[in-house]
Amino acid sequence: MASIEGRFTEASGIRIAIVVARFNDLITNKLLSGCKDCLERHGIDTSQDSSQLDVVWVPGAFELPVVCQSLARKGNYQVLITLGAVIRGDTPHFDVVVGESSKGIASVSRDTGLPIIFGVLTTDTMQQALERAGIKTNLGWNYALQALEMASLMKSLN
Ligand code: INI
Repeated sequence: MASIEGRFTEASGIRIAIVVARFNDLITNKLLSGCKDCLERHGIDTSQDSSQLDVVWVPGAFELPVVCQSLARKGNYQVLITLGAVIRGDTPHFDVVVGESSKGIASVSRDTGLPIIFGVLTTDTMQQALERAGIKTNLGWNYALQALEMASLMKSLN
């Protein structure tokens, strides 16, 4: 029986892109900080001139899939992380933005075979989003861990 799982300690040689939505950037900037902090503590160079990490900004969560598709096709990265925040209270078309964003990201990931971490917070209120972006916990940290795990797992499988 093979038991195969990703590790969190294989920073060397990994290239990661984080695609961040500018909409609700009070939240997404906090997620980005948590994400970079975790990557750095796991050995990824997160400096300005890093060759291991690129950060790409898009207007909103709706635009995440098409940019992920473009980055995935370049073949330069082992994993992508998406970061966004869609808040129901302020968004009459919440379901449209969340649905297109999540389905689009899943479809790009399956079509290209590249793991893409779904780091789009979907909350009822800004308060809930703040709690998940640093006041209680920073889910950006978790998304970074999941990215490291998936990059490592895919390397084992390929
Ligand atoms: N984009 C978000 O990332 N979060 C939101 O809460 C949001 N709201 O509220 O509408 C949002 N809208 C913008 C959307 O993602 C696109 O950028 C825009 O429609 C242009 O295509």
